[in-house]
Amino acid sequence: MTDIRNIVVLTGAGVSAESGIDTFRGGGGLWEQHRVEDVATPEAFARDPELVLRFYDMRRAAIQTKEPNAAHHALARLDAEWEGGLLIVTQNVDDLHEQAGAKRVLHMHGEHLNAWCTACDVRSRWTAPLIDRPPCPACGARSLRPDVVWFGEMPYRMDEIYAALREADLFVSIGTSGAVYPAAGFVRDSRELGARTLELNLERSQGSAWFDETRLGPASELVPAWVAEMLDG
Ligand code: BJW
Repeated sequence: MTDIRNIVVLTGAGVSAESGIDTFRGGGGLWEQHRVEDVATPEAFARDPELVLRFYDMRRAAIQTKEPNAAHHALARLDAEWEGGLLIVTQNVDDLHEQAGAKRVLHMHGEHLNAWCTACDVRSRWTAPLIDRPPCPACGARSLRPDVVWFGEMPYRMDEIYAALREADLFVSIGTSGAVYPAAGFVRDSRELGARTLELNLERSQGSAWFDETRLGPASELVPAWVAEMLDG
């Protein structure tokens, strides 16, 4: 892969599955009989804020007990040692890439450990529950919500993502089902822009046909092997 200089890596829930965080569309994809599509929307929050805040409080508490796995550590190694361009675009709202030490990480669907005040638009680091409607540290309004991107909302930092995709020689998708746009469209965008495309997943995803190559297996094995190929030749 000597012709590769700029890499975009897209990660999804599968990269954190072996750290004990449930994926969205696997066996544990339902929460109290609700599909994620029915809880992760602004409409659900307006209709039943307690239900939605409870869902996120539970997940915010859970992720604080989780640790990065070999896939996160391998990507952190790539970040530290790859001399070309690299952007790790994660759809995940956990902080396991950062815990592993990766720096070039972009959270396109937000972060569990942030709260967003819809009154003053300030984001604050937040590890506690939101169900009791605590005041915003910046303005005092009781208008905090999870700082995550729900269906129908615009994912974060899309300009930066598309700029990186335009420069990429290689696009690598890890542990994502290809069910949710715009991330699901990045493989097609990358191909049209001339990049090589590689998928690492436990099983074939909805987008598999679009990749030049798909490798099947657990992220904790596939990602360290791929990173070693990139760095050690
Ligand atoms: C392993 C593994 C192991 C397991 N090792 N692998 C009709 C057509 C097209 C689009 C739309 C449409 N109708 C509506 C839309 C748009 C909508 C959308 O995509 N809907 C679909 C349901 C069709 N999208 C949006 O609304 C987005 N906004 C938007 O489009 O704005 C307009 C826009 C236009 C143009 C440009 C830009 C913007 C917003 C989407 C927000 C998604 N939010 C969520 C919730 C975040 C907060 C939270 O955590 O609660 O994000 S939904 C959920 O899905 C979460 C995830 O990031 C996202 C993707 O899931 P992911 O990561 O792929 O997980 P899974 O569970 O689906 O898959 C896990 C994978 O891992 C599987 O493949 C396993 O095989 C694998 N795996 N174990 C390796 N050990």
